Amino acid sequence: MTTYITTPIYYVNAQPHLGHAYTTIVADTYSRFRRLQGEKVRFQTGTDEHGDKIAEAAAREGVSPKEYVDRISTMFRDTWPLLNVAPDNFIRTTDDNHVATVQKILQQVYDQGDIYFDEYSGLYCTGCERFLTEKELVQGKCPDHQTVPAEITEQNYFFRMSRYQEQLIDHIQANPEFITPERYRNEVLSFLSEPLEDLCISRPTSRLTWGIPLPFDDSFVTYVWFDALINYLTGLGYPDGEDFDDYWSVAEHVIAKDILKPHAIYWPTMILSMGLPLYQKLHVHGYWNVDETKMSKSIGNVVRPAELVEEYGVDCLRYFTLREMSFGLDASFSSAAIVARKNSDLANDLGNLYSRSTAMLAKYTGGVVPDPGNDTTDDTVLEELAMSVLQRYQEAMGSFQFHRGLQAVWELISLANKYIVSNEPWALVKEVEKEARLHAVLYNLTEVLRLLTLLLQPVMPETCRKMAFGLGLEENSPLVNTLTSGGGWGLLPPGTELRKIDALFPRVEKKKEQQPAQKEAGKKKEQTKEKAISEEGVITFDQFQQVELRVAEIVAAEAVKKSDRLLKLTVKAPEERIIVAGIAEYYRPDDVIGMQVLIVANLKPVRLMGVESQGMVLAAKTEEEGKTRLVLSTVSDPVVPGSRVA
Ligand code: ME8
Repeated sequence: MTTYITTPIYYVNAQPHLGHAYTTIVADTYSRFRRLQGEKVRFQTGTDEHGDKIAEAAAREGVSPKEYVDRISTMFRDTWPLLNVAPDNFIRTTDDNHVATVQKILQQVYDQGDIYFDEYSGLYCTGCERFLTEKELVQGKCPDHQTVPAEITEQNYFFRMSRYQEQLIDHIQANPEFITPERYRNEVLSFLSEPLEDLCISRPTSRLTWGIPLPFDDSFVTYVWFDALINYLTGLGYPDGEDFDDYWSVAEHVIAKDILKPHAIYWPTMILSMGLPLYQKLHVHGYWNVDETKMSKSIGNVVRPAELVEEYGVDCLRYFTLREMSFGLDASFSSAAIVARKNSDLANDLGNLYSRSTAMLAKYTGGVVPDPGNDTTDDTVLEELAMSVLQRYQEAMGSFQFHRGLQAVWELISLANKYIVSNEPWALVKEVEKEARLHAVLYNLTEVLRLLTLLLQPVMPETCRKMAFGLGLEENSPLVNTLTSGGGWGLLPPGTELRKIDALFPRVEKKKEQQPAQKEAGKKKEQTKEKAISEEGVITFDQFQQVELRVAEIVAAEAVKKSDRLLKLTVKAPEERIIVAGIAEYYRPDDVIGMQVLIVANLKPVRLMGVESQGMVLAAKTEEEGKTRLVLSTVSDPVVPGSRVA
């Protein structure tokens, strides 16, 4: 089996930020996952270097476009190794072979009558690099860039996109997996329900020279999308590259929703015109937001991936982005969210499981993996869960549900941590006749660690290299590198000698203590604030605004162990989080699943009966016949999970 996965080629008018990093981490993780499944993989990314925006950015800096694109393209190229992203090909639209491919395709499409010359007036958005329709504007502005598009009338070349409209609709309808998640497929079908206009593909050289000259009229250069989208073919050596057919027949593209139309409409119609088979899949994700707003250079709220790597480590960043965002929906970035994931999922759950298990092995068997023997009381549960996780993980990762794949892996981590507590190896070691049982328990724990090393490798390659080393395995051992050789139970050979490694994920401690004077001043300020609230009994609008109220949809619920009062709720708001609510006396878990409730989303996380609660659910407290009752607050109509309550 073969995989060809691509990211968008990024504009070099800005430096890489978390949004670019996310798409590229997704494609990298997916390609590592397919390799783990034994596939032949090609992963391509690159930079998009022609067009108005780039020429303008270069002019602003007073350098030539070429000098400018060389510099920023290098920044992208240099960012990827920092994120352990390893593309097989990094393409630039200024590469000679790309220019030649674009010209060849233009000539071909022109010769068969799909490109014509015409005059056109329209509303052009420089941010989108395309003409917008009246319908797309919101209050006269481009909704993505918040700018009023310019009215432009000029003679240009057009691609007969409309000719392929019906064929494209048929294809999308016949292939539900062509565009996913489904909401984006629906969006495209809805757009296609109106007549499609033809696509303007050129610019007169009097207005723009920083483009690829049309082979049939050198007073025009090609217009951004006809240049950029073709990168997916150039990278495979179209038309007669050695592996072209192999890879093109399985092509999958990853993008965010900002460039859905070019990828779901322009690109397939171009491919149809070329007479090639369509790509297989378009995977569309949402935006990383900061304070509700899409992260973007023009808004000035960008988060730099290199800084996050410096602060939290590369694998923490990779894990956080893949776990926090439900692919397809928007997600919010905050330092608090990344610290919470690092401390809870990585340091507490995974890190502790690894260090506790290996420390016990060091102490009880001299660091040698013992023979599990035949004593398997209680162990089938662990083995069965491991095998079920293995299957669910593969389904989820293969369908871009990375957060679900990771949730499944964390079920295994959590069960293994409980397995330690319920088997008490520290007690078994004290009784000679329990030695066989002790060995079985320790063996099973190392086997879980091996499986984790295998499954987490696409997401956290560096950590998994350390774990493999610690487990006494070669870096390229099939037991931790292929699902075909390693995806079973009981494969780690007894007698393997563990090696000592440092803690996998040191916890992020709170920021340094403030200086005493600062602390005092801060305290006073707090006191006056509190006083203002309590004496008057009112709060200001600003104070109210500090409370982030949101609508959350409950997707799972279970009782918290050893508590009659608490339910552990998994909610979408819009990212998934856990909230512990004191409602167990009034609601059963099944009653609340699917409910949309109001939550306080920015409360400092607290641990309740060992479970970290990230927020609070609001409920009315009423007295009825002398009894208190809690009634959950809801919304009167369903809304998008995560909507702010204002
Ligand atoms: O559109 N959240 O380039 P671009 C998530 N050159 N992803 C984000 C994001 C955010 N806030 N911001 C950017 C272009 N991205 C064209 C593409 S392809 C033939 C040509 C990511 O630099 C996401 O992948 O504006 C998005 O689709 C892409 O960067 C846009 O990159």
